[in-house]
Amino acid sequence: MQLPEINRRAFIKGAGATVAMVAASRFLVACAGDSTPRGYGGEPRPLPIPPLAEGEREGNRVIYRLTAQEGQSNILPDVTTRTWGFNGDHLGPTLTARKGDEVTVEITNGLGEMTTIHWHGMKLPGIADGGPHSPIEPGETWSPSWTVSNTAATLWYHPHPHGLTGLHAYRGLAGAFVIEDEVSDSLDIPKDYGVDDIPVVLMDHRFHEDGSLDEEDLPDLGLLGDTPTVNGITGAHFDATTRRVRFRLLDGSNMRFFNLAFSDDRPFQVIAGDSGFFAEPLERSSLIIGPGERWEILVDLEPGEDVTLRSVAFPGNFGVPEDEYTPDFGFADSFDLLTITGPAEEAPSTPAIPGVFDPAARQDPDVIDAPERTFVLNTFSINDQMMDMQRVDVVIDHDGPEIWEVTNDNSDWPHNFHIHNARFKVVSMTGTDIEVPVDGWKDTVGLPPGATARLAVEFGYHPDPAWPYMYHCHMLYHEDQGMMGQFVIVEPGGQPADQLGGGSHAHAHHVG
Ligand SMILES: [Cu+2]
Repeated sequence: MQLPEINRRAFIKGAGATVAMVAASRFLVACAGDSTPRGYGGEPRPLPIPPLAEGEREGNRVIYRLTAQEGQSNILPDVTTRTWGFNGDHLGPTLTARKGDEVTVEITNGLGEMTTIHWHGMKLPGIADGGPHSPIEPGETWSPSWTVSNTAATLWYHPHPHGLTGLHAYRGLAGAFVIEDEVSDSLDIPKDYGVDDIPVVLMDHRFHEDGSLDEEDLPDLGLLGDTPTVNGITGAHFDATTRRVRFRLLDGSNMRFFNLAFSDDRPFQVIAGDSGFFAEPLERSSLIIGPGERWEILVDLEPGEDVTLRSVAFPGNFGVPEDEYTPDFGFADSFDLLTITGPAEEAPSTPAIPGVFDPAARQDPDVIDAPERTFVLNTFSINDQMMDMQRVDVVIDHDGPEIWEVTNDNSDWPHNFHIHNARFKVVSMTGTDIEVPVDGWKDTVGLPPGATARLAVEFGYHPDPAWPYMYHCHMLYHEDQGMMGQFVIVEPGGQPADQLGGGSHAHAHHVG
């Protein structure tokens, strides 16, 4: 039997006594026989597959309906936990659309409090982006529309209310948003959703003894969990029916980085990053993913074999000092995520993995003479400022790429920098010895302490002076504490509007 809980190596570290004590008490509880929290072990359960929402389609116009609602689910076996979900008890359906589709999503807030829904990785007008300026009050429906211009990729959606993004995502408001196009159509790779094309939503949680979610922010660590989950449960098991499986990996956690590897260190092919396919597949045996990021991988399975997707200790602790003064972000943890059994002997053999995926992904943005901006991240601030909903930090008044140079100025904290309405190539990563995977088009990049990433950023061009986009750390405790800024995209020579956003009643309407 595989225990899903995290095997923590040591609990004498942490920024303050509180962290150490909380961690120590969890460790003791988990090891204390009769008082072991219910459901931390248990038999493996089938990996839940989020339902596929294809929407109501007429030609290339497609409408999805989502309701954010309260529910109850069994994150732990035989334990009921109050959770939030879209159109269900926990998490949300996988939306799927094609490049060129005119998408409308009608989102009804069935919760008792305001939230917003953001389309992470999507290029779209600011008014549809779902950031903190687009509140949906309880009982209201918000209906953004846009034309999908992204290429095939695994994007996702989650709340973005200022100061509450972490809590709302932690309770379960998250889902994948899969984009397909002519390139993905043409590739001979697994694409049968739920059969050999599998979303893998990684999160982590903490629980009270009664099974409810522990929603207390730990000092420095926010809602870092001690119990990993895949698609909403612990101890998930996947019975493969094919010899090759495509996993769409999404780190939907608040604060946890995972260093993914298989239990036998088998190699696998990484075929796509946050914002789409690589030009060529990349063979690896481990892969770092941080909050907000996605990778797609192909893994080959022999009939009947057992293998486990794990998270293992990070080389060099991701550059974070291992001393008693530094918070324990979990980089030394190792734990099982998903047990997998290979297919039956009769499963057909697999074709060769394509040598080329998206040749266009070789092309980098032309950044000769592109404007350059610098962003220095330190604790909860960017360029010495914390988020202000009324302040525009960056004005982009052209349709073209920019160089954003982003530095993690903390010596002992990681950050994970994300830009809305954009994709970027990481031109260079300096100031760190840590090897961070930065291949392909991305929208979120991990920054070990001291690291500087030069990003060649390509934005969606939908000039609108009143509707800002966010850039922020995707470690959600950092974001919620203020590590976020706003940019607007305007016509050449344009200025941001005096009044940002439209207020809840301008763009959401009451139903019923
Ligand atoms: Cu951060």
